[in-house]
Amino acid sequence: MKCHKCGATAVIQMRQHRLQLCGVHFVEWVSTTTQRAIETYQMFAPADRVLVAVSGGKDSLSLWDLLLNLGYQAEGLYLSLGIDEGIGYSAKSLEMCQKFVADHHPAAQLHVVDVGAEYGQTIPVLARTRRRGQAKPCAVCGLVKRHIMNRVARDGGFAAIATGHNVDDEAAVLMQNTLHWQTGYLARQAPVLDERPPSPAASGPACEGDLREACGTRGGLARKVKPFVRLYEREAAAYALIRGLDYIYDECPFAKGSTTNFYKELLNQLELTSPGAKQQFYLQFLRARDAGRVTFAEGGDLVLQPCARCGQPTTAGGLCAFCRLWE
Ligand code: Q46
Ligand code: ZN
Ligand code: ZN
Repeated sequence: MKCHKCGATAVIQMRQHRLQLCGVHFVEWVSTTTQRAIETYQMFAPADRVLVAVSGGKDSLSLWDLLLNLGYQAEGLYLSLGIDEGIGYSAKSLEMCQKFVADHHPAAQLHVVDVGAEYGQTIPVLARTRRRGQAKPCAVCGLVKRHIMNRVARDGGFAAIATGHNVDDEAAVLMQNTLHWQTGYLARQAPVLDERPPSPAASGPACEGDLREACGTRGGLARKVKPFVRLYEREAAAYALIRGLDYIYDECPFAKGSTTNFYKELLNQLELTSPGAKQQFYLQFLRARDAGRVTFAEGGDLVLQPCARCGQPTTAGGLCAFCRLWE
């Protein structure tokens, strides 16, 4: 199998693009594809500071590596969730992020927020005490992660939060939303979620209690971007391998048996017989919706108000869902 660009031995075949490449040309192709996505969707500009949410996995570390190599001012944010489950998941994943910096980008800045140390309870403990009866802590975890990421991005003056979501992730979510006709989600699913500025009333919320340090003084919702939306999961893994990035192979133990993984497997079955099916499904959806050929109702305008405690936007009056968790 030969590289289509230089004739050297190819290390990867991408059937959906009818393309096979050697290591050097594959890294170049990933860079170009990602840069094009950043420009097409106007994610951020070269002068912007970007906060990359890193988990120690292949997608987020590959994204951080690539953005730094492309010359972007990308800083990492790792949230230590306190998940052990007999495999030391959180400890290992933090180690991978620190190793990435030490081995590949010693000048890069990694911000670490330890949820247990900073807020008093780890995610599994918080989920157990707050949502009794639910087997997995994912709902609580998602809520906490969104809140802290937004706080760090707003307080640090970052132009955007970048996540390592790829075609596989987005197509699986799209399939799930389509099968359930979740029109509100279908209206919002996008490679870029625009910033929402703070409402004028958010300028001076009273900070109280133990969460004073979490106060979102800048208010509003940070811009969120997904520069890998045109990359398959296996391509992010191949990139990490070729670049020599160590990453945590284990998924979060609570991800096992998740609905998203189920849809990913279904789409992979489809991809076997129809190369490119995942990509077509997702990208054609974006094209059709953004051109107005299909429309989905958002379910009314979301009115965001500042949380009375932390100042972050919430659709409910009073305390936001994050602050209510700690009540
Ligand atoms: S939500 Fe659930 Fe993830 Fe949190 S508990 Fe693990 S699987 S990390 S993306
Ligand atoms: Zn080549
Ligand atoms: Zn709040």
